[in-house]
This record gives sequence, structure tokens and C-alpha cells, in this order.
Amino acid sequence: MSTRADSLIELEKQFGAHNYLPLPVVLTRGEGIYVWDIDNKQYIDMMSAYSAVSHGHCHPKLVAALTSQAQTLAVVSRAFYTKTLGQFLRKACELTGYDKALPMNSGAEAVETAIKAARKWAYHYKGIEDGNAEIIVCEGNFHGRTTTIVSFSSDYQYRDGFSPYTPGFRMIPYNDHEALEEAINPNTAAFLVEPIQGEAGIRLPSAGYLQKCAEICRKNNVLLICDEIQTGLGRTGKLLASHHDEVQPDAIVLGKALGGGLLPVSLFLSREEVMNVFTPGDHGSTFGGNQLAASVGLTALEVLYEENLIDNSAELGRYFLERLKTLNYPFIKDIRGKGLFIGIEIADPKITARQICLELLTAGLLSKETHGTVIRLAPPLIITKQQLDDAFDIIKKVFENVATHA
Ligand code: IF1
Repeated sequence: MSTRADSLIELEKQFGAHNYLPLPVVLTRGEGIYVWDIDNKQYIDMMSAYSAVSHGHCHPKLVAALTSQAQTLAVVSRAFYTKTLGQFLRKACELTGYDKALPMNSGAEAVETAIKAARKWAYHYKGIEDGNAEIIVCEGNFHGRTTTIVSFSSDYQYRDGFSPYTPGFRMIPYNDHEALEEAINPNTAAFLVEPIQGEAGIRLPSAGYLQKCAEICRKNNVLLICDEIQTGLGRTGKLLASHHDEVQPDAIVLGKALGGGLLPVSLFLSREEVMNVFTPGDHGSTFGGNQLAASVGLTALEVLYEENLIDNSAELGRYFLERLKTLNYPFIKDIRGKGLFIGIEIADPKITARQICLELLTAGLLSKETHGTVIRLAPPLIITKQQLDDAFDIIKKVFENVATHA
């Protein structure tokens, strides 16, 4: 690594909180599926900022929307109406089949919005006594980092030291619809679930799991809320991962790619009855739904269809997964995924996923481990077959190397 890169890393370490352990590379430029570091070395980005960069880096149409909007009007707060917000929300509702949407910025804020909506809905419509509403969540969940959200994490590190925790959550195993049925009681407001668990290691539930959950929720008048922040907007080869099970949840949360890789833009979407629990002053955000975000969000949704990114994710995801499955090394336990959302699980305790990610980095490919054992591959959805073949060659070479040294 160059001394310039070294000194920038040191600078971040000196003045930044140590709440991350980044791979040792300083990125300075991005275009499409590629990024370049400060020494002008090129990488294929197979991580896409955890799916936030599904449209690719610095997409020209999105950058144009961003810059022209920035030069016209960016932020006025929700104390006033603007030109683009309504159009953005209409597009999001029409595409996903919901009546209404509430804009926030980060994913965690959209999840918080979902929690508030579910609770208020439960008090208004289910007649649950104030203070008693419960939300069922799954082991291995990841929904963000706020104090309330980490209160229902099953990951020790995400919670440790951040007590007291917000009550009102009940944990059940993932991919177990019977556990859901058993956990529901008269105080249950909602079931919050990821259609595919990302952080837990690209965990795919059995086919039909979400469908069964939807039936159980409907039967018990419990809201099914799907966190599509990472799995939504084409990542898994459908607009929403819930669609693989032909499920229309009562509500969803979107984020990440909704901001076109440029801005934090998130939404809570639901039916009229649920959204109507919010009245002026109940909930909001200074930046949520600002003109700049609305303009980029609207364009991000348009580009998804104009460039056929959802079908590309489905087709190339299938192709890439098949190719990856030809990699037979003893240190690989499992290769799984849907669309361009793929996890490679490492079996050998002597080889960490991070170590492989470091070697992939050296070989010119960005990826990210999760839970020490899974390498996450989630390239921009604009990637081509040829580019995936290039990525495959790098992965194969690195795996070959790891296998001979293991
Ligand atoms: C970090 C993981 C990914 C999410 C789902 C809500 C949020 C996220 C399903 C919150 C965020 C992130 C945040 C990022 C790492 C990352 C992550 F490894 F932690 F699990 F993507 F896989 N729901 N995911 O995945 O959205 O508030 O961050 O906008 O460093 O914490 P946010």
C-alpha cells in the first residue's frame, strides 16, 4: 500500500470512532461496477455498499437528477409542499402496490416508522390496551442500529452495553412458521421479518415460508411487515423478495438502492388503514422526503425499469450462482443466493471469510464477509455477463490459492 493511502487510513483512525474495521483500501473514484483506489488500482465492486449501489457508481442519469435538483431546490423541510415528493411517492406506491408511503432517510428510520405505525395501528384497530402491543421478530435479524432496533437483535455485540432495551418485542426462530403461530397472542401487533436474512449470512428460508407467515398473520389480524431494505428493488431478481412467495405484505420498508447510490432515501409503505394512524405532528424527519431525495428516488425507480435491472438480476444471478457452484473446494460449505444476492459459506475454521475477502481485494474484487463465515457477493445490478465472468475468474484464482495454502 502507498504511503498516501497509509496516511489517509491513519487520519481516519485518529479522528474517527473505531466502530468499523474497514478493509485496507482507500477508494477515490467509481464508475458503473468499478471503483478505483488512491493508487489508481481498479476493482470490481461485488459489494455495492451493501446493495445501496444497485444502479452502479455515479450513474449518469442519477447524477444528472441529483445535480439539476441541487441547483434548483434541495431542502425546505416538510413544513411546505414541493414539486417532486408526490410524484416520487406515487411511483413507489404504484410499483409496489401500496396506498401510501412515508419518506425517511436511513433504513433504520424507516424500520422505526414501521414499528410506530404497527403499534399505533394495534391500539386503534385491534383495541390492544395502551402499552401492551408486541411485535414478533426473528433470530438473526438485522434491521438497523437504533436503541429500539438493537433491543430486539439476537446478536450480542449489537446490544451489549446499550441497555436499557425497548420492551415490546418477542423473538422466534427464522424460517419456522409454526413458531410464529405459537408466539401470536391477543397483544400481537405485527410480525417484522426479512424475506431473506442478509446479515445473518444470506439465509434463504424454505420456499413457501413467507406465504405461510402471511396466512397466519391474516388469520390473526397481525400485520406482516417485510424489511426489503436490502432485498428489495431487484436485488433478488424480483422487485421485492416477498414476490418470490407471491406475498403482498401489509407493509414494507425500502432503503439502500432507493437512493440510487447517491443519498440515503428510505420509505415505509403500507395500506391506507395502517398509514392513516399518522396525523400531523405524530412522526417526521427534517430531511425525510426532501426535494433532492425525492428527485433521486424517483429517478432510481425509473432507471430500475428503463435498464431492465430486475430481470438482469434474475437472469445473471442464476447464471453466476451456477458458475460459482462449480467451485468445489473443501473449505467451501455452501454457495447460495437469489438474483444477485449471493453468499459463499466457509467450512474450514482455519480460514476466515475476512481473510478471503482480503485476498479478493488484492486480486481486484471488493466483497464483504458477514459473521466470520460467509462471503457476501452483491454486485451492482447493471453488471454484464462478461463482467461476471471476469469476477468469476478472480474468485476462482483466489480460491485456488486459498485451497493450496490451507
Ligand atoms: C452497517 C449488515 C448489510 C439492513 C436491513 C435495515 C437496515 C439494514 C435488512 C438499516 C442495514 C447494513 C448497515 C451496515 C451494514 C449493513 C448490513 F451487514 F449489517 F447486515 F447490509 F447486510 N434493514 N444494513 O440490511 O439500514 O439504517 O443502515 O440505512 O454498517 O451497519 P440503515
